[in-house]
Amino acid sequence: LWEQLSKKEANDLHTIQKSIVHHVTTTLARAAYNMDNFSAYQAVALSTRDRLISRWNETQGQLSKADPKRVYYLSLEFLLGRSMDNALLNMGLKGVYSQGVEQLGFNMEDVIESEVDAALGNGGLGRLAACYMDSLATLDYPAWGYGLRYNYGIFQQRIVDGYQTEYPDYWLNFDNPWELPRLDISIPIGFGGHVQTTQDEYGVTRHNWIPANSVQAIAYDVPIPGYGTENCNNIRLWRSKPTRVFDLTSFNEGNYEKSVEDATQAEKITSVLYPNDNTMAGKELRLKQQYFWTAASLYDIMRRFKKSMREWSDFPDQVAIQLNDTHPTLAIVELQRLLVDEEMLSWDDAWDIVTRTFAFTNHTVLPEAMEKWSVPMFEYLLPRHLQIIFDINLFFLQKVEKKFPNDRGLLNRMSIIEEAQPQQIRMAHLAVVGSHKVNGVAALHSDLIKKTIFHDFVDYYGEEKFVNKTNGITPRRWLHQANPQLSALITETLGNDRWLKELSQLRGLDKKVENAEFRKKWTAIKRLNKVRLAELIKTRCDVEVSPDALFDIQVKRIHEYKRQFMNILYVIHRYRTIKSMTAAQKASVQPRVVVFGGKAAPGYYIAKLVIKLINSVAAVVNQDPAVGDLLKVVFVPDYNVSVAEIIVPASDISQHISTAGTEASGTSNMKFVLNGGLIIGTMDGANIEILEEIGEDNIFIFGCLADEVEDLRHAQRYRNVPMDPALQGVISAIERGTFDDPKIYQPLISTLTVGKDFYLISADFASYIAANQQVDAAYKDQEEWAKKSIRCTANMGKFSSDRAVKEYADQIWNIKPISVVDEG
Ligand code: 26Y
Repeated sequence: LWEQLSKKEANDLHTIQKSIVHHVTTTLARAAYNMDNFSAYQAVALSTRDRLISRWNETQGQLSKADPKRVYYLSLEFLLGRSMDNALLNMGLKGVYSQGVEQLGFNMEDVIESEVDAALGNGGLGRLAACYMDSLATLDYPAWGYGLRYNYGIFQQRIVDGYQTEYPDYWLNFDNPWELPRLDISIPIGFGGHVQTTQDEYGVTRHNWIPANSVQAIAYDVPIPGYGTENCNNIRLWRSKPTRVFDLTSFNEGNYEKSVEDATQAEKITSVLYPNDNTMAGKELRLKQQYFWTAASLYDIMRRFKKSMREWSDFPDQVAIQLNDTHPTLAIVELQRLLVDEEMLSWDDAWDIVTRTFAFTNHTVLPEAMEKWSVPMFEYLLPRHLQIIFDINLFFLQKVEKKFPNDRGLLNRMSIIEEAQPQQIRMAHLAVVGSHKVNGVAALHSDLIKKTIFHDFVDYYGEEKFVNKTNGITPRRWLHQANPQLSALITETLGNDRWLKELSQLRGLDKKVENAEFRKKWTAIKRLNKVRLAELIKTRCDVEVSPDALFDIQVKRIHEYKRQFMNILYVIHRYRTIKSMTAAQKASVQPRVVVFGGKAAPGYYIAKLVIKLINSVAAVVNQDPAVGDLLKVVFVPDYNVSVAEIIVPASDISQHISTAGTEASGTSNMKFVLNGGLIIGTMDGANIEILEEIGEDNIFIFGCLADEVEDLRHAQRYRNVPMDPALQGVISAIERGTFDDPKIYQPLISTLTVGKDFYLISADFASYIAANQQVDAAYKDQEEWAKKSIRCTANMGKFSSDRAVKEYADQIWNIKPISVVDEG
């Protein structure tokens, strides 16, 4: 058995091949000669999994003994994408596995392509969690993620007649080799019922929650191997299952149907990921998910803590819990409940432990994304938790009143309870009050939240509680894995691959900017990546695009604030301009391929109309002989992590054009620039810091600033600001029926009507056109463009998620790395 071999033997070519064949013939029960790509993938995955498990066991065993302070990252979303390529690269086994697979008669790329994405997330927040897990493992931090194991990930998107249609993503159709089911770890989670109040022998009031029903949380572990280390961390995902006792009650009452119905309800909790990004729906099932997940995770964390026989007051010295947005905020309430009701601590002692344990990351300032739960619904599901929230609020407001007496307005604004009909629980306020640190995700955003949504809280708590942690991305997946040729060129040029763990080493590329030979290699790799994307576009959209055109890309969730609408309106403007040209004028037009991709929340009507408009424009433009290769427009359906891995390395320019002050950070901007793609963008989110790092000559900035937005909106509403004339021309073309029936777009166009253009498309349109002209002009000089491209990559060191995670570890979690000793 390979497990008993030394690591060196276990990882030699022959042993690996034997382990692959072993899994084909035994685990998969197939004949070795009767193997297709998919079963080859399964066998390679199982063989990889064996090696992951041995690292996981080694790491977790050593950590149990050392018992250091750990961080727990609570996130409702982990957008991991595919695992095989990443696991092999991180463990340093890609080369030997490729060789072994090829010798068995398979193409490694095809085998890798057979894997389905783990798409347990919507967008930025979920992918950030995945990047942070990679960095935590790579830097040897003792860290676990906690999330939910949804049966259905984010829906699959297909385009039918230009419209988005949604299909279920049943990703577990075949066994998932990247998880370890822990069927023995089964935790009961209660819901509903009532609170029993009694006096104990000292006359102290005790509260005891008697839930009406309960479900079981079953653990599934996903190993996360670090790069260039033996360390292997864990993401524990919970699955809901019916509780036997409760089934039996109904069953014994002779109500078989009800017992089956109860079981179905229990399983429903982890059935589906909510497909909303930056918009709150307020569904009861979502609240159930949040409690189910936070209660199971805390139970698990407390059980681990209890093993070391310490005092409860040591809890914050052993445990740091990071809340990924407000979604896990119930963990604050649950910990307070367990400490007070079950562990019998005093309220104040418990609250001190709670607030020293939690820290909270805010990812948005959009009002529609702020989580609020209706008090009556909440009370029905979690009666004891509601009491605790009201108590937390009471004690908090008493302290506010003491510090700022006689300010009713202030108390109203800061209250955790919003006085509406019905009352609402403001989860962001609860998260701030229950945490010792609150952070935004880019410098501008962290500043903005201090001035807007948390302004009163800054006055009350002081500045120190509110910090910035600029987001980052993992260079292992987003450069090394997605762009292997550029990665190889960088390693060859720098003379080593230290940059993969220390991204600021990329600065060494700056010296090569003036080297024409190097630029040629650099540009050749970009072109190969564009060819690869052109093939994907041909397959998915049936459109032929030239890799010699300028590739202009906007891929991200479809949202009004991200202004895909503005992008397509500009494309129409460009189309009209080309149509009006003489042949001689056309000769100097820079050919462009405009690529869109991204999903709209199924209930987001305006966002779905934007998708329809993009597809209608594409249909007209792509078949217009007057335009030919000068302009192509494509919407790549079903954008996800593995598609991003093809798209990101292939861009010349990408669009990050949110209305200033609305995009908290953005992370795809970092991915594109790291791969030598230039960006066009507004002064928003992390664009500002990217500009600072790469220099203003290497980025195309346009549009109003965040602190001008308020005035512009006001002017539009109350003064007669005319629509931008170029934009007016574009709108008229749509209204004349150039792109399908204009009636379809009326609701979309209404969002622009003067006084209503909330995202300031008209105000920014002229400067957007100008910035696009600068892009064309700059691209004409291919040598200069290549220099810009190299400078981009060379100066992206700051945006490694390693840097971000180190800042969290040092300044918020107070945890230290602990390296796993290789005993192999
Ligand atoms: C309340 C609810 C339904 C909800 C669900 C998902 C609210 C928000 C979200 C997701 C938010 C999100 O993805 N935000 C993004 O986080 C990224 C990582 O910090 C940022 O880069 C990006 O600017 C921000 O929009």
